[in-house]
Amino acid sequence: MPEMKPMILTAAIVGAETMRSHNPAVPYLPSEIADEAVRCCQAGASIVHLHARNPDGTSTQSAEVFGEAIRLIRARCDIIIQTSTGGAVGMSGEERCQPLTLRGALKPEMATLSCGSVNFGEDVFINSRPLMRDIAARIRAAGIKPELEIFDAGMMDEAAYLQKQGLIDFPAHFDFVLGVPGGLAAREDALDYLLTRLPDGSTWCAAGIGRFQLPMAEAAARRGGNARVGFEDNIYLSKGVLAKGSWELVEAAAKIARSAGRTVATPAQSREILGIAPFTV
Ligand code: KMH
Ligand code: ZN
Repeated sequence: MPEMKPMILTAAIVGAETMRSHNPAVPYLPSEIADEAVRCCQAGASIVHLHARNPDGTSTQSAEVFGEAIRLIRARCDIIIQTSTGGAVGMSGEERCQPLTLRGALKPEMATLSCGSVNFGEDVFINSRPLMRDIAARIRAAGIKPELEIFDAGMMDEAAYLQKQGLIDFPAHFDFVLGVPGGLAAREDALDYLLTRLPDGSTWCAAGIGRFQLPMAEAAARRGGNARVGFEDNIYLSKGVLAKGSWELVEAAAKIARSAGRTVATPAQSREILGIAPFTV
């Protein structure tokens, strides 16, 4: 069997839905977000998937708040910054895209691009074709690498649609977010189906929701893929045991990677695997 590449671990440390009432260690302020990103980097994460919060914990896509978190993170580590364009359910496209306007030392290296609408618990996370095209065009114009968020199987077809429209390039980097209530289940056969649809040369990551987070990381490790862990998707280290921080979930994922015979990618190795130029201002 060919040797597998180092495993890229993404830390999704903030999210839009997880509150301190769920886990008191959820970071809200930019300084708290930066502290957590640094801890995750030290634990083996090479990408941080960022959302931002107002001081009361409500979700914001404010460029200013994102910019402050990014400034504080980059002063302390070289983790790849991936900003969300999903924000929270109900936000407008304009609102969601604000972090894409950051420039220079604050410019994100990656940004998410959701490839379709999906029931999201009791809500609907809307990504109509016009909205997807608009967000894809903005990511492209900013010169940022997209991560294609796949919440359901048909979103692989929507990604192909965006590629045919000339709005994204293949090969691409995909994130299979599995186990959202309303989306595709966090099952290995679902993951295997998605992998049959992966464009040649693409890279991928699995993000299992809730109790499926670490099992999906293991499934990804065994298949040569990458994994996303952290409070955005899951707050427990094991049944009934709250994680002390997303860093503890990154540590657990790093252990899983090594048990599967993988090394854990450094930020520099992840940039090389993902085709991102070394970060310079
Ligand atoms: N908060 C979810 C509704 C993304 O970051 O791109 C959407 C989300 C996706 O988190
Ligand atoms: Zn997100």
